[in-house]
Amino acid sequence: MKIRDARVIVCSPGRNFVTLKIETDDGVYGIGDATLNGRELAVASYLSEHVIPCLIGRDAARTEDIWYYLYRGAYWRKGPVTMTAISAVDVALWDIKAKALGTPLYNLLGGRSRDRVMAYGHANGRDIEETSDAVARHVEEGFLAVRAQSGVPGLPDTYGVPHAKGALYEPATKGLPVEQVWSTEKYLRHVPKLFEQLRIKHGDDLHLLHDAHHRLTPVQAGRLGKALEPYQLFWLEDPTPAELQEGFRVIRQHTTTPIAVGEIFDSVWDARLLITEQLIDYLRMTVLHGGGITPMKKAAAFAEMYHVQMGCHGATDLSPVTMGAALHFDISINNFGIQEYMPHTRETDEVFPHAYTFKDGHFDPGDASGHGVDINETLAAKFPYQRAYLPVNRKLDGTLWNW
Ligand code: EZ4
Ligand code: CO
Repeated sequence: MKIRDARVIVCSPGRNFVTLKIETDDGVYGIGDATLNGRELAVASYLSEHVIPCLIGRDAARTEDIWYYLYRGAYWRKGPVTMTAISAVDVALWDIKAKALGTPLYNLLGGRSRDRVMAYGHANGRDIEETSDAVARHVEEGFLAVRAQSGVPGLPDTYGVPHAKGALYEPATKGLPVEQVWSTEKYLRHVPKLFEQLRIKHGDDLHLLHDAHHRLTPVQAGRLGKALEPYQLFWLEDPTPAELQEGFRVIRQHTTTPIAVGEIFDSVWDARLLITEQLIDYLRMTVLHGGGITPMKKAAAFAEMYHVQMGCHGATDLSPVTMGAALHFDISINNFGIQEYMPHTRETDEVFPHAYTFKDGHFDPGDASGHGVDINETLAAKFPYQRAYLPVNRKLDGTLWNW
């Protein structure tokens, strides 16, 4: 089963996606997601110029060998552009392998370890009341877990909270990056009030999550975790940037609120200290930015030894291809925690027909062969790339701030 051809498809059915399609000489093809929010065309070019020419003629079944060929063979290790490109190849090859064997991908990863995959939804509001209403809508839909974000009084914008009431938020804005104002002090005063109200209104059983989007220093994060302890969060996400892994020691010294991090990690090396010192509870790396199924199986096994569970990133900038592959991964590993879920636009769901289904707060990956997600190339061609970026944050005095 040799790789005959591969091509990159860039489309924007509501937001930008980069997709890799690999075809074999016996007619089986596989799909991989190569989307890197705000740097999409860099990965597209990396694949077309540097990766695809090396793939033609290789045995598509050799996922482990091809992974190392692309990782070590590049000489330059890691980095989000490289790892996203490698991931697209790896996921497409696992898709081919499972399709060729006529079985769902999860069967090659150990089979189903659970009946269904618990997901958390996003409840966003411009103030506490709106966020609480959004939480209520999720509970009515059957969610057992909800991430809650709210606008902060005194700040004109808050990342993750759309301007229009009830609108879904999209983690990129068309055109060049917009700049938002940030105040840690205002934020730290506000968040405990939000969760106090959510517990009063929605009770103790609901899993509540919160994302600090890397905006705090370690001691500020420790303080927030401590202030949130009475409300028993499922997790506090990205409390501080993780380039400084030792920073998480400070957080752990101050709070027992569970900590999740890793949506921007591209390798388990980014989490080595976090895992071995048990500084985190959930690793959020995905099959997309974490380099594919091949390294994620190893990362999960390593994390398992230290009681760290997996809680994969699942924002809209990860295409349905990633969601499909992630669900096969989630259902197969023992140390699965939770899967993030932000619904895609109708156009995106139409461009990427998929076997996975969602009901009562849980996903099922479906029983189609492979990862169960395809791309309708004719439809994709109707949605050309549109420049869009994540926002940049500045403190009230104009200082560019962490995020
Ligand atoms: O900001 O996916 O948990 N989810 C998130 C997302 C990220 C975007 C970045 O591309 O933090 O909204
Ligand atoms: Co996040």
